[in-house]
Amino acid sequence: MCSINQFRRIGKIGEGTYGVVFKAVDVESGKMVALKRIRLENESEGVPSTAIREISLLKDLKHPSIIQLYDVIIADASLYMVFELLSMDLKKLLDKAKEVFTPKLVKSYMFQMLDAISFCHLNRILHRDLKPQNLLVDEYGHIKLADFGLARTFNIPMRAYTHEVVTLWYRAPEILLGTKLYATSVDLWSLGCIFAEMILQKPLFAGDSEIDQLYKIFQMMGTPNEMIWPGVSQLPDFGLKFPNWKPQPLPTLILSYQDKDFLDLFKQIMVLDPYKRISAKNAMQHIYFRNIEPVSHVSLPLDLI
Ligand code: INR
Repeated sequence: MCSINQFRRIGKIGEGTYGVVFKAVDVESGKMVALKRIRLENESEGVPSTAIREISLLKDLKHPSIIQLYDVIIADASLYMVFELLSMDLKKLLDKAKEVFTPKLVKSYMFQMLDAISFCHLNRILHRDLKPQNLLVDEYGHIKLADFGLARTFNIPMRAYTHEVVTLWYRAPEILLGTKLYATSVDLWSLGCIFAEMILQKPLFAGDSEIDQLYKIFQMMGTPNEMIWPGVSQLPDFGLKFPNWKPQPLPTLILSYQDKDFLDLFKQIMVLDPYKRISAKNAMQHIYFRNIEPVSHVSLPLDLI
């Protein structure tokens, strides 16, 4: 059994899309955890039982590259989720420690993320909102997915509960075009964008609105048509008035990346047509990963921990 009173909060570590995350200690075991609070005051009927069931299923989703959900607690008009604690997120690392992203670490992170994503997809769970803020890292070279599964339960809101704008930079073109049927391929697009960002040291497509995001993608990858993406013109937000951009060369830093196998995998991920995009399972088999080496230490900037 698990009660909210057994956790002593130590400080706030993050503000997710749905709620605030605290560093806390479980006073019964002495273990440090991440405690996420989702306020439910707007849910007039209490917590929907389907939501509790769906979230509780995530407790069984155990994988070394997925942040473990230990418990779910309902108390004081809030849903609390008790998680494994890691010391940093990938966004902070990208912002503050650009030098750590050696080709060896990029490869190791990418493999771990693909492994975690393919495990989720095997279990018919999509992430839908992968971004550097919900990839957590430790000093031993691990990277773990967080903020999983809530997207189906609560929908991805336009704004975080703090009114912060939810980032669109990692969103797949089919989502931006209004597809109703999400597939596993949406997560591969996000991973491709994150992969590029580790190499470019800046976001690949930094749109400031849905249409700006879509146009930034089209300007580099070309505006899709029925020939390259059958069915695209039937998507709800496809516009016949979209400018017809031709595909442009990828950024020089990507084309000239020292690991020559990287480019081929990257091109198979960043495919506009979701049906033609490589799966996580197949991406793990790509020759780029044939010489993967484990990274056992990453110097995290101490002032951020
Ligand atoms: C850190 C976060 C460290 N650890 C931000 C963060 C900055 C530095 O969000 C976090 C989490 C953690 C976290 O250690 N465990 C979890 C976040 C989330 C779940 S979620 C679990 O779902 O993204 O809010």
